[in-house]
Amino acid sequence: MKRLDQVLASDGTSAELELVIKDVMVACKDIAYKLSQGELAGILGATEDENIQGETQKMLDVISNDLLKDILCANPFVKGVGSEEEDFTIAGHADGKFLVTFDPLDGSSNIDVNLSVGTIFSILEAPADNRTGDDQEVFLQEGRKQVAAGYVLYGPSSLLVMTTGKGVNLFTLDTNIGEFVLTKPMLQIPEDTAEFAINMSNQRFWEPEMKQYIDDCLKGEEGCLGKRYNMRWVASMVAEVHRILIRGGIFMYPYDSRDPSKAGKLRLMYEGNPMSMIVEQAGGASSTGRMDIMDVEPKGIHDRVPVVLGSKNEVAKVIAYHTK
Ligand code: P6P
Repeated sequence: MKRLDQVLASDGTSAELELVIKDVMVACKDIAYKLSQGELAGILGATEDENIQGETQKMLDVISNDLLKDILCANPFVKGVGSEEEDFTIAGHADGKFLVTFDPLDGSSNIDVNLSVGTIFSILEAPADNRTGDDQEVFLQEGRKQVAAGYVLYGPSSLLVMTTGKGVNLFTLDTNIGEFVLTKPMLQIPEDTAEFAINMSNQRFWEPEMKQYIDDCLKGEEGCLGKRYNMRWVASMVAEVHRILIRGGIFMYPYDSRDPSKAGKLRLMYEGNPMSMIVEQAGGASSTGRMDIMDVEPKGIHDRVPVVLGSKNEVAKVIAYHTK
C-alpha cells in the first residue's frame, strides 16, 4: 500500500506543501496516541478556560492546538496559522509560502464519552508581500483559494481524508509503521441520499425554509420528497462528513436565531471551507443554502457560516427551498 508521501509525490504536490502536510500528520499521530490513552493519560476533562468561541476548552483541545501550532510555526514554509482555539492568527516564518487554519479537535464534547472526534485543516497560499502571519488579513481568502484540505478522524481506526485539488483519498494509520497508508483512492459521494444529519433540538430556531425541508423529509413517502428518510447526528462534523463521503447523506448546521448576530455555529475558515473542498472534490456539493460556501468572502478568521453539504442532488433540493 502506498504511503501518504508516495501519493503526494505521485500527485505532483510541491516538496514545500508536502512538508507542511507531513507536519500536520506528525501532530495528528501524536493526538491519536493521546486520545487512545484516554483516562490513562490523565488528560481528559475540561480546563477552567473558554476559547474565543465562548466554548469551555477541554484539556485535549489545548494539547492538540499546541501540538499543531508549535510544529507548524516552526516549519520554514508556514507564514502563519489560525486556529479555532486561538483568539488571533499566529506568525510563523516571514517568507513562508503557506497559511494553515485548523480546528485541532472538532467534536471535543465527545471526548469524555469516548465517541469520534477529529482534526480539520485547510491550507492556503500566503500572499507574497511583507505582511506577517499575525495579520489576520492575509488569511481572509475565499475557500476556492485553498490548495489542500483534510481531516483526521480518530475513530476505531485513525483515518486521514484529504485533497490537494485532484480528488479525495482515504488513508488509514498503520500503527505498525506509524504511517498513513492509502486504503481508498478517489472517494465519490453518492449523488442521492435518504439520510439527513441535523441537530433537531434547534428546530424552533431555524428559518422557515429549513423547517419546511425537514418537515417534508419527516413526511416520508407520502410527502412531496416521496421517500422515507433516516436520521443521524454524532455531534462531530468530522464523523458526519466521513459517513457522507462513504455512503452519501446530507449534513446541515443551518443559521438559527439563538444568536442572530452569528451566521451559524460552524466556522468558515477551518470547518466550512476545508470540508467543502473535500466534499466538492468527491462529487458532492456544499452551500450556505443560498450560495456555495467556498465563494463566501471571509471578513474575520472566526467567521461563522451556515452549512448544507453532502450528496449533490439532495443539497440542490435544500437550495431550492431557500431560493424559490
Ligand atoms: P451541537 C462540534 O462542537 C461542532 O463544531 C461540530 O463538529 C458538530 O457538527 C457540531 O458542533 C455539534 O453541535 O449543537 O449538536 O453540539
